[in-house]
Formats: sequence, C-alpha cells, structure tokens
Amino acid sequence: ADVVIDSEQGPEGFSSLSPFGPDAASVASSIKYHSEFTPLFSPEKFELPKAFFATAQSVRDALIINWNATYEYYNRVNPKQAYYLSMEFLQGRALSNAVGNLGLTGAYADALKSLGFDLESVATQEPDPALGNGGLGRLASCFLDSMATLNYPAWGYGLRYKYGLFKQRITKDGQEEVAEDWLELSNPWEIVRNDVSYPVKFYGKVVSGSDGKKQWIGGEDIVAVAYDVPIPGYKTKTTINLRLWSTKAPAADFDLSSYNSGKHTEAAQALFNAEKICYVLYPGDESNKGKALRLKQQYTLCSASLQDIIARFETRSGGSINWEEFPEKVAVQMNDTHPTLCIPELMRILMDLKGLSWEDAWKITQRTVAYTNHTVLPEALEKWSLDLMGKLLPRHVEIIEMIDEELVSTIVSEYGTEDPDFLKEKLKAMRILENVELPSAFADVIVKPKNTKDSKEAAQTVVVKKEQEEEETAGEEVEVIPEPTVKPPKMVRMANLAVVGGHAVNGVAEIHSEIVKKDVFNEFVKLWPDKFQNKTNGVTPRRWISFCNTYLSDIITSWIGTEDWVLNTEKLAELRKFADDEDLQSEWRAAKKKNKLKVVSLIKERTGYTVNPDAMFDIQIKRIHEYKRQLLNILGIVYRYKKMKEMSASEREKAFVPRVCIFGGKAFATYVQAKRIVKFITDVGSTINNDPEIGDLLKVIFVPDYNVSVSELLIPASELSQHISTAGMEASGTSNMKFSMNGCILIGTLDGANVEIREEVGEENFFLFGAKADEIVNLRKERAEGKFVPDPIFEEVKQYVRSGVFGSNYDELIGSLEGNEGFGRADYFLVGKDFPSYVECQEKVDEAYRDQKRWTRMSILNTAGSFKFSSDRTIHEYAKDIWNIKQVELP
Ligand code: NBG
Repeated sequence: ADVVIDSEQGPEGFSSLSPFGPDAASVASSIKYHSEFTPLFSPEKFELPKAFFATAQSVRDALIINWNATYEYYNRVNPKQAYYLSMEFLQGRALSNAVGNLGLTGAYADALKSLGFDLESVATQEPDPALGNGGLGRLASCFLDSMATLNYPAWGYGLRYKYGLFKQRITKDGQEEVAEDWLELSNPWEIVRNDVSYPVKFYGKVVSGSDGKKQWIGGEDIVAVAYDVPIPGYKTKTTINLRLWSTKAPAADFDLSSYNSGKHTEAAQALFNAEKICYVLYPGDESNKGKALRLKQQYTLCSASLQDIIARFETRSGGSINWEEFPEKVAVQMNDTHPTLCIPELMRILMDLKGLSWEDAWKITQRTVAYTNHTVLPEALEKWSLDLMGKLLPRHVEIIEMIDEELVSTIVSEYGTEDPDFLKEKLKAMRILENVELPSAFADVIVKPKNTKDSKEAAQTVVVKKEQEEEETAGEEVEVIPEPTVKPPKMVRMANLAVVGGHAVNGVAEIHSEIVKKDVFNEFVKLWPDKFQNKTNGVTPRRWISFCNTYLSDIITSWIGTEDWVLNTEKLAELRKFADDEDLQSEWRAAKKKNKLKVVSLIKERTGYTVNPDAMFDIQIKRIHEYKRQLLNILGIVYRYKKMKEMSASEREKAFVPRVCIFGGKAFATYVQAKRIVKFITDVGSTINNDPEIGDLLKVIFVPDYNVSVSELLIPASELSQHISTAGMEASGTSNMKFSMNGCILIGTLDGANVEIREEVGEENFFLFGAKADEIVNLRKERAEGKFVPDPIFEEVKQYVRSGVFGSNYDELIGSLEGNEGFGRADYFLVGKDFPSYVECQEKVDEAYRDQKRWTRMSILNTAGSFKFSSDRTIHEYAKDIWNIKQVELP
C-alpha cells in the first residue's frame, strides 16, 4: 500500500505527522490498505460496514501519531496536567468529528467517493457509544474536545462499560430496555494497553506493620487495564487521551484444576467477579449487591486513575521525587460526587505506600482535587452505607473517619460549645458521617448544657452521645431519652467529603452556583467562602454547529467572512447586524428547511409517521424526569388538541400554527412515573396523529432510542425547543445551549443556564413563563396546606384526559398532580401552578411564528447571542481558576 510519510504541506491544521498525504488519493489508498488488512469482515466483500472500519482505522493512524507526539512532548516539558475523572463520557460517534478536527473532511469525502461510498453513510455505520446518561456525560465529552483544541495538557479518565446505556424500544406498553452491545463489532478507536494495568483491592482487612504503617491485606484483587481513546483537537496537532479502565481477574485466579475436574463455572468465578464490574453503566442499585457493585465501579475508577497519575508523576520527576510538588503537576477534577473516593484513596497511597504523614498527605490531597456539583436534587446527592463501605474499603473508612473527626474539631472550635443546640445543628449539616456518634474526643462537648434549667434542651443532645457514656451523665444534669428502637442507618455523605477534601467547589450555571451556596452547602460557605465558584457549562461548537449543521455553518462563514468563529465564538455576534437582511433571512430559512427534511425521513423511518416539513418543529429532548416536566409539555398539547376539536376546520386553521411536537429521551429502567409519562406521550400521539380532522395541524412524535446521533439531527432542525423544568431544579442544561446556537428559539423557565441564555440573546428572543426559583418553597407550602386553587383550564385538561380520549389508566399520572391519597407528593413539580402561564406563552409562540420575518430574526439573534456557551470559554475558566494549568502548544 502507498503509505506516505508526508511533509508540511496540506490543509491548515493537517498534521504533518500523518502517515499519509492529505489528498484524496492518499487517503483512499490508506482506506484500501485497511480494508484488506483488517480481518473483521470477509475478504471478498467491500460493503458499508467494512468501509466504516477501514476508514476509521485509517483516521486512527493519524490520531495515534499525534497522540504519541503530544504524550512525548508533555513528558519532555513536564507541564502541570489536569485529569477529569468521570463515571460517564457520552462521546457520540467519532468519525466525522475526528476527520473534521483534522481538517480532512473534504479529503475523506472525495476518497470515499472514489471507492464508491459517501462519507455520511459511512459515518452512520458507527455505533453510538453511550457510556453516559445525559448532560453530565456529554459535558465531559465536550470538555475533552475543548481541552485538546485549546492545547491544554489534560486527560479524561473513565470506565469502559461493556454495555452502554440501554437501547430503548417503544411498544404499546411504553418503554422497553434492551442491552446495548456497542462493542459487538469491536471499537476501532480504542487502543488496549495491556502494559498499563494496576491492581485494585476490595474487602480484606487493615493491619499495622512493624514500622507502624497501616497495611491493607487479603480480600479480593482485580486488575484494571487501560484502553486509550485518542481525542483530537480542532486545527491543532494536540491529541489528548481518554483513558478508560476495564477490569479483569489476575491470571492466577483461573482455577485450572477445578476446570479440569469439570467444575467449569466455579473455575471461572473469579474471572466473572472481576469482569462484571465494567459490564454496565448504572447497574440497578436497589439491592445490596447492586450497591456494592456500583461502589466497586467508583473505587476502580479512582484507584486505577490515581495509581496511573502518581506513576506518571514519579516517572516525570526522574530520580528526585518531591511530593509537595504533586499539586503543582497534577489537578484532579471530580465530575460530581461519583469519584469522591479519590480523596481517601490519594490519602491512602500517600501515607501507606509513600510514607507521608497525615498532615502532609492532607495538604497535598486538598490542593490536588476539586469538585463539580451537578445537581441539587437531594436524592441525587450520593450517600453510601458506612457498613457496606467498611467491608468493601476498610482502610478508606478509617481515613474518612479521621477526616470527619478533623472536621468536627474545626466546627467545634469555630462555633464553640456554649450553645449545644446550635453546635449540634452545625454538626448535623456538615459532618461527613451521618447518624454516627461523635468521635470519642468530642463525645461530651455537646452534652453539657449551658445551665441546668435548660435540661430539656440538653436532653435532646444526649442522643448523639456515645452509648456507653450515657450512664455517667444521665441523672446528673440531663434526662436520658430512650434510643429509638430502629436506628437510622449510618451513612457516608460523599458531597460533604468532596467539599471538605477539595480546594474548589463549583456549580454549573450562575443560578445553580447561588443555590449551591445558599442551600445545599450553606454551612460550608460560612467556613470557607473562597472555595465556592461558578463555572457555567458550555458545549463544543465543533460537534454542535460546525459538523452537525453544515448548512448553517456555511452561511455563518460566508456572512462573517471567516471560519474563525468555530474557535472564537465571539465572532458569531457579528451576525447581529444582518438579522433583518432579507438575503440572510432567506438563506437561513432554506438551511432550516433542509435540516427539517432530514428529520422528516428520520421520523418516517423510526415511527412510520409522515410529518409536514412546513410545520413548526417543536422539540423536547432530554432524560425523562418529573422535574424536567415533559408532563407539562404533553398536557399543553392535549389542551391544544381539545381546543382544536371544539372548533370548525377554518377556525382551527386560523387559531393555530401547524406543529410537529417531538419528544425524545430515556426513562431510568426503575423510574415508574417517568415510564408512565413515556407511555402517555405515545398514547396521546397515536390518538392525535390518526385523527383525520386534525391532519397536519398537529403531530406528536416520540422518537425512540434518543442518543447523541439523534440529537445531531434534531437540533439543527428545531425551531422551538422546550426547557421547562420547575425553577431551581435543573442545574444548567446543555441542550438549551446547543439549540440556541443552531438558531432555535427557547421556551423556558428561569432555571439553570436558561437565565444566562436569555440575558445573552435578549429577552425578546426567548419565551419565558412560570414561577421563579425563589417562589417555589412557598408555592409548595401553599400546595401542601391546600391553599392552591388550580386554574380552570388545568382542571379542564385533566378532566379531558380522564374522559378516556387517549385510553384509560392515567389515574396515577393525573393523581400525582393532585396529591390524592396514595399518589405521593402533591404536584411537587408545580405543573398545575405553571400550566396557565405556559399555555399563554405558547399562544405567543404561535403568534410570533406566523410572522416569519420576525421569527427568522429571533432565530439569527439566538445564534449570534450564543457565543458565551462554547465549552472553550468554560475550559479556559477551569484552567485559570481551578486547575492552574497553562496551554502547551506542540512545536
Ligand atoms: C446534570 C444536570 C444538568 C446539567 C448537567 C451537566 C447530573 C447529575 N446533572 O442540568 O441535571 O446540565 O448535569 O452539568 O446528571
């Protein structure tokens, strides 16, 4: 094959280190080479699946060379490096992104054409790796793209799940989950590094060695093996690494003699135990076994990654290791609380294996790690049973207990012991351990009442006191309250540990970071105000405009006069001055139409429904969750339908703009209410879509198996998108940013990043409705006290659903909006409260859409105003304010 090591020439950004020239002919010969020497498919055929693999292998060659060059250069200059630890990376397909970042889209398109294929169809052969759930994982992937593009020395660390997030099927009973075997045909992007592996231990016990050092011995040992995924930057040689760990048993654990004696399953038990750790993302954790498995996953990520980071630090230090320099070379970012075990693990390695003192290890750990909070939902702030953790990770629990004890000491010295109740409250809010007696050194600091007449107050405090000491004090100054018969479980609060152990804590949008400070971690803010920051999320403009919406990108480039906006999104603001230009407006609409036509085909293919490309495309795509309020959206649609049915054909057409309402999203397999919502949406869809009276005026589509690739088609085609969470509950949202960039107008509440998007694009270009975050507590209270009087239109719509128009069995769903006996929290998400303002706002949407000039202007101003939401901006902020790392350009 013609493998050419080419020179400096080539398109801008094309790597001079590429193994073949940047022209279509060299690319084609590289693809042909791989099609012959990749033994995945039968040799006689050269069809689409094989074309994809051969193309991917050829791109991978270029990536590996850049990857090696980047790695070697970092080894040489030894810069401070950031490590982004995340249980989730939602990478999406890699092919178009990689050739786009390499500046080789044209060459690959031409090369494939010469071989009888087209790049787009080849690219769609790639499975969409779903190693994440939603926003949090996709954010991690956008960050990797920005780190590489901006030449930051940074890596991602995660787990290589054998099965990604489940495949969603929609049947007449609603959602069904099927395992997603994304590795079935192998993954052309990964490089297994059998030479990079680390032992990871579970269970066992802690003993003190003769030198006084603690040793963690016995238990179960597994091995974590590295799989590297090169991440290319855009128009730069820098190619960073996403290192994913897979687990296996040490070779010795295969019991050959059992196997030979016919006990095959028993012989392989250890192999299965080790491998199952990385089988699935989010194993069901209702059972204790499920919980233990998830904790094993988290620990595997932390332990293997830290061992790897430390080994690199040691190698790069040469012969002279100075541990104090560790935080000057390493920044570890914990993506949510899932990697919080990094804190005790780093402490353990530094003390038990490297011989540092507690004080030194603690200083180093705190200076190294930082924590990003992604949610304020109390049920999502992770807690682990102390018992479970104590069994699985006995040494870590000792360390966590010590950290907790030091925290108690800090709190006691900060607030004094004069007011025991006050102190108790502080301890309750801040301690890492929950429902656990105070460490013995503090056992009696808060049992002493201020004076005897406060004995009743004091009696309250005795509960937290060590049991065996009760007798001594009881009867003297306090009365003893009997221990509750069922003791509340002892828990480890990971978020508190993350706040205490890290040097920075950030939220992901301005309003969210304020809520984090005011509510979630308020007590910590009083102690350490400087720890708390905001880092508003962002998304990569490469994947989310440039590559997924080529029609729009070409228009932007031609009107701005440069392609630079892909790197410097501030340039998008220049579109503002053309917002009313008729030529731009008509090009803009034509691009939207072309994108809509692609979605018309997608909908036909996935659901069988035919939709009208001239109708407004109104989209809500995200995880199905009550707080995201897909229910508000679908009830709004039901109301619209009911009004249509009450009108004559001509009245209807005058009153309503034709709409295609599109939903997409997965419900967690055990989240019953979310699954009911999915079922309800599809039921409403089948009634409305088959109603001949309504025709093209309204269609309701649920696109099954929503994932990154589907969103790359839907977002460019969107005209209205819905971000309608109960205010204060969506930390940021990131699809809102992608929609706005693609010239879609948002309807939303003042929540998460919506607030900042509205500021940037202008309030007249955003459809706002609903209660504000600071009103929610009172509204819920009123609701609970029965003071809430629902609007008649809300009653009307519920009544309509109950009448059976869409089928029966919606008692639980509608009941949840009323708080009927047995249906749990009374409309906790305030659908009823926001319903009238939502419906009214949707009327304004129709009115605006009728005036296409006005609508197109709003659309252009959204794209123009979205520049702040590039993840490049976010990553620069992390680099400067948290990681303290500098850009390093390869020579
Ligand atoms: C999610 C939030 C989103 C946010 C992403 C990324 C979790 C725990 N949180 O609002 O719900 O955009 O994180 O920050 O997945």
